[in-house]
Amino acid sequence: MSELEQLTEAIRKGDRKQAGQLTETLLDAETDLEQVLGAMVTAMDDIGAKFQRNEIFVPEMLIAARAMSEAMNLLEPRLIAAGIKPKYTAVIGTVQGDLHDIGKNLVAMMWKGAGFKVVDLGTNVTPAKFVEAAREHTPHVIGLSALLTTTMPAMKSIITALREAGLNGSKVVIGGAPITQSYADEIGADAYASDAGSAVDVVRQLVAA
Ligand code: B1M
Repeated sequence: MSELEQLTEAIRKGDRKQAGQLTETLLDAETDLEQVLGAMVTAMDDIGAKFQRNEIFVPEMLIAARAMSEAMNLLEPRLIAAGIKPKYTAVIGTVQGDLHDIGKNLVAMMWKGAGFKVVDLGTNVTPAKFVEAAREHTPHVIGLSALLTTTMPAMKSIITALREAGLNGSKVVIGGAPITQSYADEIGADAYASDAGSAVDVVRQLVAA
């Protein structure tokens, strides 16, 4: 198995130490940076697909995402120095009134794993903050997470605020345990994702469209 394949495997297994060591070895050997990134993305794609098929669960996914972060922390300065920037930007947050962030963090990690620049606004994010972030970062995608039935309407307020501000360039993806495709249709969201694995497929489709 090549060192790139070993890196993919280490991230899949969630072995932070090995992922970090292999990344250092690959960087010391001046391996093509995009290939190193590709090895990480492959691992997170596999993890996302397994999660969607219920072959792994939240803890395994978190462990893999942490191993990916370890490797990414080493790779990122090199990518920046080489002028290699993520092609796509996503802004994500949990909507106003809602403090649940475990699912949102998973989605953010998976989007990072898919090679997106992710600006995480945290929890309890007001429509005004989403508008401000959309102006500042001109993201391709804006992700809204809600876990409470009482905070679902905040998603509609955010979409309305973005549209009223003329910020129509970002696609809005929504998700969270009480959210459904029909709710996404009802409030005019561009897409719905049921879990962190499908959230990657959804944003890839949106940016490719
Ligand atoms: Co809260 N809570 N909670 N809670 N909590 C729920 C959501 C609840 C269903 C529990 C219950 O009653 N059975 C219930 C909501 C009921 C309802 O609205 N119908 C509830 C309640 C009522 C409350 C409080 C109001 C309780 C109280 O104080 N009386 C309060 C509200 C606080 C607030 O937000 N203002 C509250 C507080 C909390 C804690 C702070 C204690 C804690 C949150 C800690 C944290 O997030 N840092 C907490 C927790 C942990 C839960 C449960 C137990 C677990 C949620 C979770 O993290 N799941 C939850 C019950 C449950 O779900 N079993 C519950 C794991 C996570 C990986 O899944 O977030 O669904 P999830 O994310 C998934 C998908 O939904 C999707 O991908 C993720 C990964 O697959 N997804 C997206 C999520 N966001 C997405 C965005 C996308 C795409 C996909 O695109 C952008």
